[in-house]
Amino acid sequence: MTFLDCGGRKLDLSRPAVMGILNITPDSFSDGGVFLSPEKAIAQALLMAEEGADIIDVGGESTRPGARPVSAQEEMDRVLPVVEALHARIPLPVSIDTSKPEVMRAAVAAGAGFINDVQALRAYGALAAATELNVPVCLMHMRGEPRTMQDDPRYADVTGEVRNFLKQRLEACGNAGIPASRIVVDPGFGFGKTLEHNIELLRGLKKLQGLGASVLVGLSRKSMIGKALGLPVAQRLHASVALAVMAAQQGARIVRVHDVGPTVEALRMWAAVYPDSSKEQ
Ligand code: 8Y7
Repeated sequence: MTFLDCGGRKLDLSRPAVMGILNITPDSFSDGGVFLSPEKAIAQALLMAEEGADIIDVGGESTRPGARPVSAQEEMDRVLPVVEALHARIPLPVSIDTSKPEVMRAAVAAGAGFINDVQALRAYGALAAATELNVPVCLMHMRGEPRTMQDDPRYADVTGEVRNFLKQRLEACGNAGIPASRIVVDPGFGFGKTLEHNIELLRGLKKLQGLGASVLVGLSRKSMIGKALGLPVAQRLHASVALAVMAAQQGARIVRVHDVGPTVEALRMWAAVYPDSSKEQ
């Protein structure tokens, strides 16, 4: 299958797709507070759509280490006006970045057609909500919880352990009635992983194929770039684009990024060189 049906809107996966990040939070690591007002958030999403984004990921809670947890109500107050406006104003699918079943339900009712859950539907009630809502879901691997996940994470075989986790979550989804064709899996770069773990995961990304689900990655502006190159968040564009291309080369079908225009250009070039990439999956 080369596309995902996101509540009636198609996400074409015959070539690598770009998911534009829209954080409506006061405290996200690279753009916290920038798009907190609905007007600013909507303007940023329209810009990303113009730059060639394939899907917009709307999030109302920061997952960065030490971020303050927000209530479902607060999260909904932030994201719902934006989800509704985007659904009305752009033809792209809108993704809701949340782990809370209440937020999933309300966002899909407001027009969201994709669920991006960094907890892989492990929160109480999330699996049932996602099953009912009948939209594609991204299951992401995270070791531990955001507050403590970077405290000396250890793995014997990081790629194997991440793969096993995702396989188990796929099985849980299958038992609940969500087929693998409606699921996207994500190794969760930076979520309970050192620089070395992240690099090993990227190098071994192809091992996540064969689970029956497409692969999504988030590498944009992440601290692994800061660690590898000694660059602050504002100077991670070029490395982020390079990582997006490497991920595509390793089989990623969706890349979640802040800088849509440059990533779209780079991936179009990649697709021009590898036009038959979709047949390899
Ligand atoms: C990811 C993500 C974040 C990721 C998926 C950031 C919400 C930190 N990272 N979702 N969310 N994958 N699926 O750097 O890697 O944007 S938050």
